[in-house]
Amino acid sequence: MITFYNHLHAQHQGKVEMFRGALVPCFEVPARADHVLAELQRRQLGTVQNPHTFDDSLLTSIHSPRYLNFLATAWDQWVALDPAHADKDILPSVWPTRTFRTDVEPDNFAAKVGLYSYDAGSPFTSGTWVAARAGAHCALSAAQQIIRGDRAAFALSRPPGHHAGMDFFGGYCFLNNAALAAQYLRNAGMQKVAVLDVDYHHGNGTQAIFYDRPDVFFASLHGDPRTEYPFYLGHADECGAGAGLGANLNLPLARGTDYEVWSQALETALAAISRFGADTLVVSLGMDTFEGDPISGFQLKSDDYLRMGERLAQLALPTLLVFEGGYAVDAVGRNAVNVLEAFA
Ligand code: Q9C
Ligand code: ZN
Repeated sequence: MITFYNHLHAQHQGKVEMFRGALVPCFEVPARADHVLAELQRRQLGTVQNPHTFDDSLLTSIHSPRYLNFLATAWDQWVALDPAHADKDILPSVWPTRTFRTDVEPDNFAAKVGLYSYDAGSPFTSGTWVAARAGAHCALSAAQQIIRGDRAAFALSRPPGHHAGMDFFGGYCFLNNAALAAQYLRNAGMQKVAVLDVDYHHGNGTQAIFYDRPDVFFASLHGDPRTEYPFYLGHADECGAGAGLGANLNLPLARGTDYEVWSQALETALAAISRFGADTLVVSLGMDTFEGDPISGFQLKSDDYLRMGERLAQLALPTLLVFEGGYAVDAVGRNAVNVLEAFA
């Protein structure tokens, strides 16, 4: 299986995130991707390539022009406010909630950051745009590889993507890599794309992007949003809207869920994907379901990722795997490559 590796990922290096009234060191660190790359190379699991470049206009198939413009210019705006900002991450502090307007982009920079985000845990840094754009190109390169006839491809990148919506960042995500890949596959002639999201957290961005569309099925296994981030989306009664009704499946699971229960939910998701008649599969491959994850609550063990990879391969669909979360840094390489090796 070919891997497209975001060679620019370390340019996104957040310092701190807001947590329980304090700024704490970021969980989403460059070492995550480095460990996966090292393990891929150690087990000699196919070639590793830098991403191809793609026209930025492809990004507008998923994200709004004004949001993309914000991402591309945010750092320069921030430093222009005060040269001392160069050493600080951008974090939002004000948001337009219910009853506020979001159609008018404010001139004030803090107000813009809030308009385009939904949490204070996703620092925007000097290299965030460069890293996120190269990450999107990784996902698009992997999608192109599928169109060229490969059975599977892996997009190894950070920052992750599945929490990013059409016009907002959050949950450590800025561009929705899985959604961009799914759209690329559709543009290239695939008729029915399924996105299976196995990250611990609900893929609210991906769900929202495709919620009213019948051509992209979204299925997600995740911590119950009643108690788990991102809290405000991911319930079982969210089934899609309009033409997309029936093309969304959420399988929320309680904290403490182990592979025996998790894999039953996986069977439910895979059966729905088969009924949908998917011709291509995109997997949002989050590794934060691991028992040792510092910010998550499932109990999957390293060997369970072998079973997961085997089971995904049995679908016999062209499959694009996109790296998402996973914060047990020392185990993330072993666990991710277990999925890939068992798949291949
Ligand atoms: N102090 C992904 O896995 N913050 N995003 C949790 C921990 C949000 C996770 C608070 C977690 C987002 C891609
Ligand atoms: Zn996650």
